[in-house]
Amino acid sequence: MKNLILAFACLLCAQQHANLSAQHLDDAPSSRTAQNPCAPKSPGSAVPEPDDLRSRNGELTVDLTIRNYVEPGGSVRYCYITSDNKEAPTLRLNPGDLLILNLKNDLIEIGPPANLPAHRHMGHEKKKDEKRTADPCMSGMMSAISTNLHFHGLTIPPVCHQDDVLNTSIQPRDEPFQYRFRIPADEPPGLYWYHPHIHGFSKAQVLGGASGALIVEGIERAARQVAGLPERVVIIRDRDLLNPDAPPSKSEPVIPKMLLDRDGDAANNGTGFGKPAKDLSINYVPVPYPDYPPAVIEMKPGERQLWRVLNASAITYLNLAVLFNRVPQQLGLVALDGVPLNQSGKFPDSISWQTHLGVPPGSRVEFILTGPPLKTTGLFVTRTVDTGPGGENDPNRAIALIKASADAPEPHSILGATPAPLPLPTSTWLGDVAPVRTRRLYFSEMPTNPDDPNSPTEFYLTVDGQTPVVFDPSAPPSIVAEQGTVEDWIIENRSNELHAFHIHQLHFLLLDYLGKPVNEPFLRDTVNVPYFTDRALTYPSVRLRMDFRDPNTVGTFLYHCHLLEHEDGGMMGLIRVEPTHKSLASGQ
Ligand SMILES: [Cu+2]
Repeated sequence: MKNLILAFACLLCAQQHANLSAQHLDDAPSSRTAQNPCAPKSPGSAVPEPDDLRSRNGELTVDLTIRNYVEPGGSVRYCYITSDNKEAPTLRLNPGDLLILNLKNDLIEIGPPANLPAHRHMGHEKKKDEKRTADPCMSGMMSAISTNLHFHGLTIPPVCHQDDVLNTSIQPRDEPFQYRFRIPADEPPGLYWYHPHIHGFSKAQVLGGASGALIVEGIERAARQVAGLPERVVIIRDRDLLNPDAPPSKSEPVIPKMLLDRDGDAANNGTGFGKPAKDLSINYVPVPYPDYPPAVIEMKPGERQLWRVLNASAITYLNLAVLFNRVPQQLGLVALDGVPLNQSGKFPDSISWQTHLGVPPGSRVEFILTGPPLKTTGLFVTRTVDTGPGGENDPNRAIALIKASADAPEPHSILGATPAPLPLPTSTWLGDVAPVRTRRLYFSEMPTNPDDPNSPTEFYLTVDGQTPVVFDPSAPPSIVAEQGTVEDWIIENRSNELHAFHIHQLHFLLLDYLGKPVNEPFLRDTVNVPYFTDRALTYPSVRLRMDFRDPNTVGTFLYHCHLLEHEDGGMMGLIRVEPTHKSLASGQ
């Protein structure tokens, strides 16, 4: 505890370095901004809100272009830009609304050759100089300059032009590719997100900044306590270190030895300090190692806001807290992974008060925060996460100062003040449905060459009884389930690092954590599975109830670790959900 207090004391010192670092960045060539479509922001600057694009008359049409750029330090940045130059806008739709998103791929080959060669998932070979590329729906050609979109958390069909990422691949020469789907009428109101899901290259694009928020409106209908509150979208991304060679700040209470993990990132040193594997940014304002100059958010003194926070990191776990005078504040969690805690009517208080919130990569937390009183400056931080002896270093660090100011601008968006209550779901609560079977899956890792522990790591996510193999998209699905059923899945971790289990097209119920019932009355789409050590008698595990009842979950889709270097490295599997006779008859 003493170390933690010291850590936050030194995080406060970090503010002193903010101006210095911002000045350093301004020394960059003036042509940089003109060349860089991804609009770099200075450390220590004000946190901008993403632009909102709202549906009108039940429809939202968006033209997005994905572009990339190599920074002077060699790091490749990626961004989504609208035709009127809005970067990574927040897409806001109501349940039932139609989204038409035209995605143009303007990626160019830059930087050193990617580690992984382009590979083909399915379809036919095409000549390199062929002008007209293959149908993006069937292309399967996935290279560093291919792209596509996954709409994380939405229960929409895994088919082309909606949420297929297995075969859909858009090349730079292709015409704008149209995504077109309706937000399901019963989609829970909350925070979802979009990002590329090109197998083998997801990490590079997401780490480079390719991600944005999608909000299904109406959270105040499920959590009346947020009605009328100003809302603030906060996207935490990770990125390559801006100062990779710097020693840790002298203000840190311990200076741990530098270790590297097998991916070449700073390894977990178990102290909560030292060089992180990646820098963080908040709405693209970087907070670089080693001094973590915090970005700045202004709030009116004592104002209550709904913070809608997405961890869009490629490989960084967060453990968020807000400190006033070093004291952790109560955060009123109202939704997790896009689903209000009381969506099912099983959590009548609607709010879970916490002093810190663990957020794996891909996950979202939406919470009520009361701003600091006048003359007090709050500090938004992530505490260290123990990723295990094989994991990356995710140390304690500042993210943003929260300054109380009577003149603070109001956030762009304010939630409805007089919401009609959200009807309860018509389906039976997932916890009350009997599973048709239990499956056991496990995370594991092996060196490519078993005789050479320093050879590259292969990552597996295996159904117990099958042979561990790196993900092969052309192989038959590892799991076949039937629409209309629910199943229990036990996910074990047989490796020495933390993993984050995620599945597309559905939410699940966490039943047991490390073998103990948790009795959660709400749903998730991403969950941590703690690491194994030789001292443990059993493999750490979670037990999940998987919901295959929604007709939109029919088809072939993915489950994987949401640390994208693990996913790209093979820690992924295919599931096919077969239609019931009933849904076949209705054409689904
Ligand atoms: Cu993982």
